[in-house]
Amino acid sequence: MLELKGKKVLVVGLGKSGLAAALFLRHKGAQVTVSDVRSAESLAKDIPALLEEGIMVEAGGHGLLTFRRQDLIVVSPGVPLDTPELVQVRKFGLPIIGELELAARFLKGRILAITGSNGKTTTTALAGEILKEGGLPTLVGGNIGVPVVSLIEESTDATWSVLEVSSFQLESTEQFRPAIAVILNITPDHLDRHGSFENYARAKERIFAAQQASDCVVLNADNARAAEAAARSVAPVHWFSLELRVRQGAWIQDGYVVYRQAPDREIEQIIPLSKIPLKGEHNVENVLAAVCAARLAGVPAEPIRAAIERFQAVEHRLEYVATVQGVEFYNDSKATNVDATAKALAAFSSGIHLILGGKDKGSDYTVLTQLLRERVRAVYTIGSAAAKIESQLRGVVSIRSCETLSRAVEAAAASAHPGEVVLLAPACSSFDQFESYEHRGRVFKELVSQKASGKIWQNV
Ligand code: UMA
Repeated sequence: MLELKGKKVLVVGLGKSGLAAALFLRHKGAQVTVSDVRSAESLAKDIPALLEEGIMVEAGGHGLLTFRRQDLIVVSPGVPLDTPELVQVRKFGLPIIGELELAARFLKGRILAITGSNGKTTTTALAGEILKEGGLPTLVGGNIGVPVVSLIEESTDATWSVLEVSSFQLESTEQFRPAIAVILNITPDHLDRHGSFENYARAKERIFAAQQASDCVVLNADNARAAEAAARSVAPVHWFSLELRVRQGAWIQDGYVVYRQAPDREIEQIIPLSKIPLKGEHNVENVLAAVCAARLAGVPAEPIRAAIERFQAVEHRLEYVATVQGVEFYNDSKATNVDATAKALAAFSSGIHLILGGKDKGSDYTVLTQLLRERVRAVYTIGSAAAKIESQLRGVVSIRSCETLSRAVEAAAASAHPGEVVLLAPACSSFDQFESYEHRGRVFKELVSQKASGKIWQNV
């Protein structure tokens, strides 16, 4: 186990992960400093608690000297590993780990980890519910919004930690070793951070890099890049598929989700498709993955069925908001890449008014061309990616340049006919106009509820 007592440790980034990591390290007896590019004013709410704990704070930028004085550096997921100060101190051999890796060194029990370009949060939340229903002592955390470090204290040798893990978190792992590692899909995302699709995919594959033959990997047989990862796994691979009958794992047969532990074992019926309460085929994939992982963790079919039947869409993931004058509004603010938007579009057959845009991540929006032609009546662009989206999709679909979300909601609501859908599935991150995708989703829901209550639109 990592010895921290008396060690000088720098935590880079004071968001949720950095705060949790700094407090954990301090309680372990380390001399902790936190460094953040944000100003002292914008960090004001957290600074007093840190100072009280004896944690030093560097605000308003990262100082090379601060970085050099340490024994260990712990980076928040949102801090790129090629940040100049990190590059400098790496040359001196200073150990640099992420918050996930730090947590992995101390977390007790077993880990069920879930990554993928899309569906991570829903699958993590669902798998957590299933394990709890199956009577397993379960903690849920990770990219879903609860730093893994904050689970350590509660964990015991019997715990299953169900963790959503992102490429940002996985990139800096060394000993992170899930008993069950799930890759839902790998499609282009975060290319601005990882530089290329292959680098991004390799970061995702780190989910099983420290596994041994007694562990398990669960992969999507329908997603080419995820399936290809099987070649590099030392642990046995179990599969899930919407299209194929797999050797071992979960698939669809006669209108049921079915599961088979091994090629020579019987096929178990888990749940009829008609009883899955989530919208969209992509959510059936998420269910298949959760079923496969939960059976591998030892949960029997009955509690799996019960937990799925009860499960409601996670906020901001194709979340039904309201029907106003016959028009349905859906909030898929978590659709922060092109593939997620494609999946949201596929959940509706036609009549979609799509709000697209935000901060571009180096995406190719032409990937949406066919779905836009088939199902979308109009696109309403917002944010700094608007010009790129408009130039790539010109001639494909009717496009209205709206700049802000409030104008987009207003324009879409005015154009949509009863029976049609207004969908926020922006294919971009939110940081140009909002604090987070959650903030963007909440603003959207607020605008829709104002519309529902007949209030006048406000500019947000
Ligand atoms: N910062 C620096 N220097 C830098 C970059 C950032 O000091 O070079 C500072 C920022 O000023 C800010 C802090 O770092 O104060 C933010 O750290 P962070 O971006 O790591 O954010 P956290 O609040 O710690 O949240 C992180 C995850 N964020 C990211 O990966 C960007 C959250 O995932 C996660 O829920 C949380 O840890 C708990 O595990 C969010 C996310 O957007 C939902 N994830 C991406 C995604 O899902 O696509 C990967």
